[in-house]
Amino acid sequence: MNNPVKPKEPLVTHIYTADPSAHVFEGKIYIYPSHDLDHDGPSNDNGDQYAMEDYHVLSLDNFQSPCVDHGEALHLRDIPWAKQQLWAPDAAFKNNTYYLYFPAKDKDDIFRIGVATSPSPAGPFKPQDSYIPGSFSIDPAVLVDDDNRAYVYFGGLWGGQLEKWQTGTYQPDAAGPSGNEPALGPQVAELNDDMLTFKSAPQEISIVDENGSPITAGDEDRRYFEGPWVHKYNGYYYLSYSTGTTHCLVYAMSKNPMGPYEFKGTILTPVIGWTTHHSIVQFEDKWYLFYHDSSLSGGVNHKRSVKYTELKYNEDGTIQTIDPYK
Ligand code: FUB
Repeated sequence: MNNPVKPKEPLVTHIYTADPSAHVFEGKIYIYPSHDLDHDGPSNDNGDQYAMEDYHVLSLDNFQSPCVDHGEALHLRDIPWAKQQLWAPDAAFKNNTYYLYFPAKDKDDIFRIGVATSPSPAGPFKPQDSYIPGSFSIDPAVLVDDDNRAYVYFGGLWGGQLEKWQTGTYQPDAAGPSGNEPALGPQVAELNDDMLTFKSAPQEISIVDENGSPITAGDEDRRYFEGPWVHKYNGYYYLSYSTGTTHCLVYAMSKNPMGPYEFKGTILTPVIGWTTHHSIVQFEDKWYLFYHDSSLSGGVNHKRSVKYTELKYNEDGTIQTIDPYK
């Protein structure tokens, strides 16, 4: 672990890591990944194979330095409301406090979003007694905007249960739209200044094509599946996400953090492994994509490794497509 991490190589190899949310805090790059576990449990479309139980925080002083694993930052046993499956987390800084946002299934097997706090970006993080009231589904990603307002984006289909919340309450048997019906978008909620509660009920983000028509559920190359991330570049908000069944990272742009967002294109073509999940961060004068694949485990879907590579914009603000293996 003493050598610099090369682009498109695993950041660490002593543990499996996935779903990287990268931020620059205190002049360093901090990465908040899921911590994948090796196990012989069931594997299915419900995502039972993603049976993670804790989080480790990683950091890089810069892209010439080795990656540091700061050890266990939060464990399932310490989260009073959570039963299982610590999935993709994110972190934010405000009020002189670091906040870790994470999804987990509650005691009724319903995914909720929790928050834990720390005075240090490396943790350890102390969880709140309960999940964020009104939260549901998975994959929280938080944007603290230039005006200091904070937004949490979240939601995932299938095992992420987003389809089950279309009425505003949990419907265990609800199916999502199909064919030419508008696809479900991710959810967004503005956070109160305490960063622990929603200012108002989450609302769905609309993703439209170049003509302003909603992306449809059958358009699996472009429709939202999971893993939202929002960053800002040249005055535009970029919403990027996984297309799930077609295994790409794609993006859409807007002038408003709550959308609607106009679909633009592909950021990352498919990686080895079923899931693809990412974050985008600026460090000094360059932009970077953090993502994962299952190459280190020889393609085992639930044994993934976090990687990074440089991300480049075209003059018109569109993003150049990256091939993870070239
Ligand atoms: O890591 C578990 C789940 O797999 C995440 O929450 C999804 O985004 C997918 O990467």
